[in-house]
Amino acid sequence: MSEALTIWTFDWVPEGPRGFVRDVRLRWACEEAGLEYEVKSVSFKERDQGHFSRQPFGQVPFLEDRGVTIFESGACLLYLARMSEVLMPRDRQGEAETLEWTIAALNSMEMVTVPWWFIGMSMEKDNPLEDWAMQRLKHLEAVLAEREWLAAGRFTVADLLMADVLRVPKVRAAIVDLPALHHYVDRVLARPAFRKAYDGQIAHFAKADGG
Ligand SMILES: N[C@@H](CCC(=O)N[C@@H](CS)C(=O)NCC(=O)O)C(=O)O
Repeated sequence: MSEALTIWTFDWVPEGPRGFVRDVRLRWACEEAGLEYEVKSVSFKERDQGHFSRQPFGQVPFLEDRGVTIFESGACLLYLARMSEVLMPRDRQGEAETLEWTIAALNSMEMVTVPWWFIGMSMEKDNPLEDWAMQRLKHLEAVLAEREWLAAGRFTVADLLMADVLRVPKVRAAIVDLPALHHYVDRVLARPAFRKAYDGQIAHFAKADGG
């Protein structure tokens, strides 16, 4: 049984999502924490029973660690955070803040931004989710106008996830006029661990093209 963590992603995806496939979240967390990992692939075009048995929606990513398999990028991040204090402090208050903001990134922000973005692709004008999305972003702007990091007064896995949610082009364009958010995303993405994770994903899919 391999000692290294295994991050599972697709063998190939079209150009559009490259750099944004959620395995980047897991790669990034491992890079931040100095956790050894390898990346393995499932077929994008043909999703077999072996894939569904580890990710019931036929999606990626999922993670394997010494016989344990876990899916959902947020759950995987929290699993990794239990392995490294770099990702989540061990004091009760710092841990609570990290947990709440990690879930907020998924359940208060991504829950709105992803449907807003998808609807916007077919309906640029009069997107019915526009006000809801902008309201969420403005509330986060107010929080980040007062502090540098979401939780525990330092970088945590919550920032990693929130920045990943906010870096999709639709959201980045919308936060140009929200300076705290805009600088926050730039600041988190400037971390070398993000660049390594991002480049790793791009190289992974390029290899599938024969590149
Ligand atoms: N909530 C899931 C979402 C996973 C997800 O949307 N994965 C995308 C790649 S980033 C995927 O597998 N898309 C292919 C599909 O949905 O068929 C998570 O965070 O892990």
